[in-house]
Amino acid sequence: DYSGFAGRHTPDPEAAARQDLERACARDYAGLKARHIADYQSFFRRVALRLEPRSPAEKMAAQQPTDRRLTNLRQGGSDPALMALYFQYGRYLLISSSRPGGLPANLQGLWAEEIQTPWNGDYHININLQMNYWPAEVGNLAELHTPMLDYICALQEPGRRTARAYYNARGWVAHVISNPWLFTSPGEGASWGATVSGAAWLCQHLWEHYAFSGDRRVLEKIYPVLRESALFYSDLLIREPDHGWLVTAPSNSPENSYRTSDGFAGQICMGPAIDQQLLRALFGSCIAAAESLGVDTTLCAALDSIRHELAPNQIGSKGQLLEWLEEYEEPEPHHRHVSHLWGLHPGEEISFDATPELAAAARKSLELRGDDGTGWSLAWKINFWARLGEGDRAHRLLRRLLQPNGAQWARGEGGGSGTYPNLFCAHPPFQIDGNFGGAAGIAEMLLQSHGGMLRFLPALPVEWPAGEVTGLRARGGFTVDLKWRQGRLLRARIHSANGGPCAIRWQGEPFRITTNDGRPVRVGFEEGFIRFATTRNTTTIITFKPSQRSS
Ligand code: FUC
Repeated sequence: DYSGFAGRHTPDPEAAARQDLERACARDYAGLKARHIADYQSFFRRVALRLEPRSPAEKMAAQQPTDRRLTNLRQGGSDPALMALYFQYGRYLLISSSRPGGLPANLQGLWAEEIQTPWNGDYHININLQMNYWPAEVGNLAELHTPMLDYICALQEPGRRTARAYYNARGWVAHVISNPWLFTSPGEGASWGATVSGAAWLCQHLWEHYAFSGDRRVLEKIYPVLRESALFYSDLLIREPDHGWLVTAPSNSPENSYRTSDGFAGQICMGPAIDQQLLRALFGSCIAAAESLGVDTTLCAALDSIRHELAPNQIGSKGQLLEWLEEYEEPEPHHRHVSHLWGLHPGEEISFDATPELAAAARKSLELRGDDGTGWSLAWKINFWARLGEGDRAHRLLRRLLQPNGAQWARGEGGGSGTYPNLFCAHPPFQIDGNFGGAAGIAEMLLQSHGGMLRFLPALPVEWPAGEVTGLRARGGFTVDLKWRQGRLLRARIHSANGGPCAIRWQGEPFRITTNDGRPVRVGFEEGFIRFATTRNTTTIITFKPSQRSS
C-alpha cells in the first residue's frame, strides 16, 4: 500500500542519519559514484528529446554556457536545444528530489539554502505540490510519483479528524497548506485558507497514476482514498439559492478576490468554478473506479446524481469562463492563479473536441489574464496553451519562463519571475514548481492523452520544425516515440503495456500502420480519429504521409 511515508517517522533522526552516513562511508568513492550513476541513469535514460537547430546561429547558441543562453533568448535569439535541456532538467530535478519511501519534493524540491525557507518550504496544495508532479507520469518517472501518493494517503487520517471537527462530515479533507506533519486544517487566513478543495485536487494524482498505468492493483489501492474524499464533499455540498445548484461552501477561488456591485471586496465564496470542476472529476473517477472493481453500486448512483446537480461552468459577458457563480468585477484581473481553467488543464472536462464553447471561453479568460505571472503561473499557462493547441503561444510563454533574472540576482535584488543562471525557476524567490510545470508543458506540446485519445505534436511551435522524442508515457499504458521533420510527423511508435485499445486524434487518409515485425494492423477510421487494438507488450509503428497532420 502507499503507507511508506507514514511509517517512516523515526524516533531518533540523528542516529538514523549517522547510520546512513556510516553505510555510505563504508564504500569507496569510485564505487559510490558508479552506483549513483547506474541508479540515476536507470531513470533518466528512459526519455530522450532532441529539438533540432534551424540555423547555424541556433547551433552556436547551444554551445554557450547556460547564463548566456538565457541572455540570448532575452535578446530575441532562439535556442530549441535549450528547451529540450529545460525539459530534461525538470526530469533531473524530480529524479534527484523524490524517491519512494521519502517525502515528496517541497516548494524548493530539497534545495533550500535557508533555515527559514520561503513559505516554510511546505506543501501548498492549491497548485504548487501538484505542479511538482506534473512531469512524473508523462516523463516516464511514475515510481517517483509515489512519495506524493504515499503522502496523500497519509493525509487521510488527520484529514478525517478535520472533516469531523470543522464540518461534521464523513470522509477526509485537506485545504491549502500542508507539511510533513500532515496538516489538514484550513489555513490561518480565511481569505485564502478556506479553500476546501485541496483534497479533491490531490485525489486527481491518485487517479492519474492509475490512468497512465492502467494497473488494476493501483486501482484497488487508491479507491478507498477517492471514496472517502467523495464522501466528504457529498456531505459538504449545499444548494445555492438562485438556481438550486449544489456547491461547495465556504471556499475560495485560490487566493483571488472579487468585488460586488456595492463595492465589497471579498475572497470567501460558494461554488468557485475550480471546486465544481474538481468535484466532477473526483466523483467521475470514483464512479469509474467502483464500476471497474464491481463495488458500491448504491454509492455510485448517489454520486452520479450529485455530480449532475453541481453548478455548471458559465460563460460571462466578455465571452470568458466565470471564476465565481456570478460575474463580478475583478480587483486583480491579472492574478497569478488561473484556477477556473482547472477543467482545461490539468483537468480534462474542457477541450475543443468535447466542449468547444467552453474551450473558447477558457481561451478568452486566458487572454484576459495576460501573459505575465510568477514562475509557476507562467508554467501553468504553457500547459493551458498546449491544451488549446496553440504551440506558438505556448512557446512564447516558455520564452517568458526562461527569461533570465541573473543580473538582478547577482546584485542580490531578487529580480522578476523567470529563470536563474542554474536554471532554477524564479517565482521569485526560487520555487521549483515552475521548473516542473515548465517541463510538463514541453511534454504537453509534444504529446497529449487526455479524453481517452492520444494526440501527437498537438502544439508544435514553428521554432521546433524537426525533432525526435522517445519514451514519453501516455494514459492507457502507452509509451510513445515520435519523429518529425518540417513540422510534419514522420513516424510514431506506440508501445502498449496493457494490450488495451488505442485511439489517436487524426484527420486524413490511410497511412501505413504495422506491428513491430511488419504485420499490418487493422485500423478503424472514425470522425477525426483512428482506433486499433493492441496486444500486451507489443509495439505498433505508424508511418505518416508527409502531407498529413495530426489534429
Ligand atoms: C501559493 C501561491 C504563491 C506561492 C505560494 C508558495 O500561495 O499563490 O504565489 O507560490 O503558494
